[in-house]
Amino acid sequence: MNVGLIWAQTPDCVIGADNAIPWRLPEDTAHFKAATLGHPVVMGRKTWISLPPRFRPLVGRRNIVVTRDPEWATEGAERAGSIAEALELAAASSPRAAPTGTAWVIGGGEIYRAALEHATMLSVTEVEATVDGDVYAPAVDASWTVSEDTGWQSSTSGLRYRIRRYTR
Ligand code: VY7
Repeated sequence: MNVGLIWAQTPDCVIGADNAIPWRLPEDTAHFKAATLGHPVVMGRKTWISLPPRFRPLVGRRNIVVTRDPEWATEGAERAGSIAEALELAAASSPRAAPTGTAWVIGGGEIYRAALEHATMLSVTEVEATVDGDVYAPAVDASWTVSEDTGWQSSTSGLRYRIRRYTR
């Protein structure tokens, strides 16, 4: 199973503020949905909470939530005690994950940093916004190369953005 991380960030690497994404970019929401649909998604408990209740679990995807709390349980999601456990669950029984499919790690900051060592794919949306944030994207080091790049596009929201895929 391949592991991919998917996030959207500003040029300053901000991905979140007050447990939300501090911009609206419909094109990125569509990209996120298309990329992850049919695949298991792994997220931290805070990211789960950040989803508006009507959108959780994310439909058409196996939702795996990482938390250290052994008592945590909720309708529509599976609990994992660590990233490693979440990836084992994802590999075990999702038709589009095991053995050659992809599990997508969808956030947030702490989970990206812990999952990065397992990943061979990144999908990074850069949003040309200036915002104050409190959660940051993980560092993308020299082990990664850009394999796809949409180039700068104009969103209907007025913001410019580009979507890059990295592989290693
Ligand atoms: C997270 C939402 C947050 C707030 C309101 C609605 C990239 C994104 C994420 C995560 C964008 C979100 C939503 C949007 C997705 C819908 C359900 C409603 C769906 C990420 N590049 N972009 N994100 N939802 N990890 N990476 O907007 O979700 O997929 O069904």
